[in-house]
Amino acid sequence: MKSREPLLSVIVPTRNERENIAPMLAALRVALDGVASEIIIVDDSDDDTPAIVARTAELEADSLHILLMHRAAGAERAGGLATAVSLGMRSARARYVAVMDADLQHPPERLRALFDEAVATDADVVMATRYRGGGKSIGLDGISRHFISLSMKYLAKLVFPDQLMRVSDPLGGFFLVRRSLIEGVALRPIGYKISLELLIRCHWAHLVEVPYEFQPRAGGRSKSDIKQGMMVLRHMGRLVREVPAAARFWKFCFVGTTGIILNLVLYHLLVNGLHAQLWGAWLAATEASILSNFVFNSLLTWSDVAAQSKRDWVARLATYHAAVSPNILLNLIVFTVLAHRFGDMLIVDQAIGVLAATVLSYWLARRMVFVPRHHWQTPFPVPADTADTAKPVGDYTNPPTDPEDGEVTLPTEVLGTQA
Ligand SMILES: Nc1nc2c(ncn2[C@@H]2O[C@H](COP(=O)(O)OP(=O)(O)OP(=O)(O)O)[C@@H](O)[C@H]2O)c(=O)[nH]1
Ligand SMILES: [Mg+2]
Repeated sequence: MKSREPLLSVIVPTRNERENIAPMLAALRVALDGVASEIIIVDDSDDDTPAIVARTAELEADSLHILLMHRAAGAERAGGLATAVSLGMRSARARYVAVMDADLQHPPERLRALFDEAVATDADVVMATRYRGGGKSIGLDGISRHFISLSMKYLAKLVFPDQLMRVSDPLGGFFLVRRSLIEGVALRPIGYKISLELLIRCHWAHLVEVPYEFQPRAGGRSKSDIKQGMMVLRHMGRLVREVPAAARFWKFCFVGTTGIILNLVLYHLLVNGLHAQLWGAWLAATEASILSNFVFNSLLTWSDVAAQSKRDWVARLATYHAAVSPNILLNLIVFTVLAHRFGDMLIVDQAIGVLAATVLSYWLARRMVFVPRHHWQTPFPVPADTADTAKPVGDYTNPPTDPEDGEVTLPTEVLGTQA
């Protein structure tokens, strides 16, 4: 449908998809009947895919609004699929932006389900899922790809539990987002997992899942290889480094480990080196690790919710002491009991005490001290799975990340566009 203000922008990245692109566009025409939409094809092909798209755009001008962006071989194609999708998103004008493959592995009729679900539930993100409610991944080629795909999925959920715990297919390439979500966010994906980039960098609140059957490739050749698998790891690393809220728990564990080491080293030096009094050494080591944990958690784990002033910082330090007091108490009890029973293994007593105390720390620090401007809400429970219904899987606010400058530049050549 032709419209100056589309409601849905569909980004389709293409690279040598001459066999698939015409049937794909025909299926989209049927699926999107009645929806004011634009289809943005970001093409890096060396075959005649762009010519087929341009011809289809002309033939279907009354029913499909197609924007073709062809990137010339060389520097323009740097980053491949990742930059192609980012570019398409920057060019999108509609309220909702969807991304799907050109090879018919993502059934176009399910795109309609994604869109309808977004409108019906006012979702920020609608993820198509292969792993819930009748979804299937039959199109994944071979047992090794199944294994790699599942390993990467669970690794991503482990690294980013706050954002991905309840998302069943966080690395899938078929999804829809509210466009306002990506405005002002610099997308810097590496490789094929654009959904990971969005779910970690954007401040989404309401995510819905829609099951689909991932089909075998209709024709043409796969561009996915083992290198793409390795890129997921680099991509995750970049997100951990660049997004303060990403992998917060693991950043906390890292800081906690440095605190434990400091505590034990100091305790050992004071007791065995300086022959200090036991309780004095315990107190000094404990306070030193509390201070260092506070400073490093402020700088690393919660850098996005920094103190606003010196007074705020001092108040936080005081609250931090209050927040860790149950841990200190626990540490003290374990230390006392163990020191009483195995007096000659004091360093082990202290190590076990510190470890036991760490269990509570993350929760308390997050709830009491480093409280984000937006409060976290508890995700609501997932309703029972049913094959053809969308499933809300989470409803919470991601912590803010600072907007950075966009990375994507428009290509020099834009072909076959329609007004
Ligand atoms: N613009 C652009 N599109 C790409 C590039 N690489 C892949 N694509 C497209 O991205 C989509 C996904 O690529 P595929 O090769 O199908 O990757 P895959 O789905 O993981 O692999 P298969 O399951 O084997 O198909 C397809 O529509 C490709 O044409 C690229 O470098 N640039
Ligand atoms: Mg494919």
